[in-house]
Amino acid sequence: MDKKRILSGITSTGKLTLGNYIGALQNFVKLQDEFEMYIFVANLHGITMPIEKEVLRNNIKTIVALYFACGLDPKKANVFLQSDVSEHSELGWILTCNTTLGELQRMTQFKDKSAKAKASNGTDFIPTGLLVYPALMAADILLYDADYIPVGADQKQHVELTRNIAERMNNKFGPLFKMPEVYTPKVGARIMDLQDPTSKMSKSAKNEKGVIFMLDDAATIQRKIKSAITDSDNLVHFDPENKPGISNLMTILSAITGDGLDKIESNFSGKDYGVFKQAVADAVTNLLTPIQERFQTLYNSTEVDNYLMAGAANAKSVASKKLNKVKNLVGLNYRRK
Ligand code: ATP
Ligand code: LTN
Repeated sequence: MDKKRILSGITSTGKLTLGNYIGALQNFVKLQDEFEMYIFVANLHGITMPIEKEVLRNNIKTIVALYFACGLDPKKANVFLQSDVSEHSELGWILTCNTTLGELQRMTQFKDKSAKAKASNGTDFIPTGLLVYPALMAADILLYDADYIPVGADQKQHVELTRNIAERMNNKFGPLFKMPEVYTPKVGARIMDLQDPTSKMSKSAKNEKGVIFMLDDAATIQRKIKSAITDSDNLVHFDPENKPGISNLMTILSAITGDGLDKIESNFSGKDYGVFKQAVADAVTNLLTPIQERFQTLYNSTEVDNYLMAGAANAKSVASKKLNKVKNLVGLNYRRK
């Protein structure tokens, strides 16, 4: 039987965080033995907001090296840059034409990011890309007939919209697209900011103190975790509503070690927050140190460029067939039936 397909990507807007790892990357690596994988750097999504070209280039290079440093195996996974497979943009346009303004305006990410853009530049400068972004994301997914989309909780709404667009196109033009399903981690689908545990840990956060970056050194990780906002109960207990800071640290520890939340509660019963935070900091450091070592070698390796070229060629052969089918059914290829 053919393997089911996995597709996902990470946007090249900044330095990857522990949230990106736990919510997405960790699952990419776990799933590669069982599934046919298409994993890309969403660099077209990465130009949605203005970004300096040198920063963009470096973000792309860093994400690619981190993908492989985390264990993505080029023999098992097709890893590529979104912009190297032009079918993404082409199908993106066709899907944009089949998506309504209302649907796009209802996206939480659009509402949040456009509000932030307005607040930061004080004008109405909101790039159209920010609005139509989910139609491009739908194209990324539907081009490959992907079965599962490993992402964090914040991307669920976009996958839901993708399903709606697919259903609409299938009804209008005949069976074209497979219905993708979102795949989120059981623990860690939404890692929170260490300084504001009611907001998502995000690579574009203003205050870096609350964000663990995958390339932070051990001392920085220890410092950030030790100064994470908690409460004064001194009780390691999972209660996201009343104890968001401690619950977030427990989630991080659980997602990294695989220990259940109950086990963590009992392991730390009667111990104070200092001991608990030290254990979390050690787990994060033990996870990231070997990744960082492999990253150093991969960052400047030309071998990585070969992996990307091979990944893009495989992706393109799948994507071009699909795009051609869509063009036929939509009526764009007038020469063929
Ligand atoms: P930005 O701040 O630019 O929006 P981001 O940090 O939210 O970036 P994305 O590129 O949007 O990162 O996300 C890449 C993947 O990581 C997505 O699957 C997303 O759901 C997941 N992810 C991002 N942040 C978290 C988080 N805090 N917890 C769990 N998953 C996350
Ligand atoms: N929008 C996603 C990145 C992304 C993606 C995709 C994820 C772009 N295209 C297709 C899964 C499938 C984000 O994490 N910001």
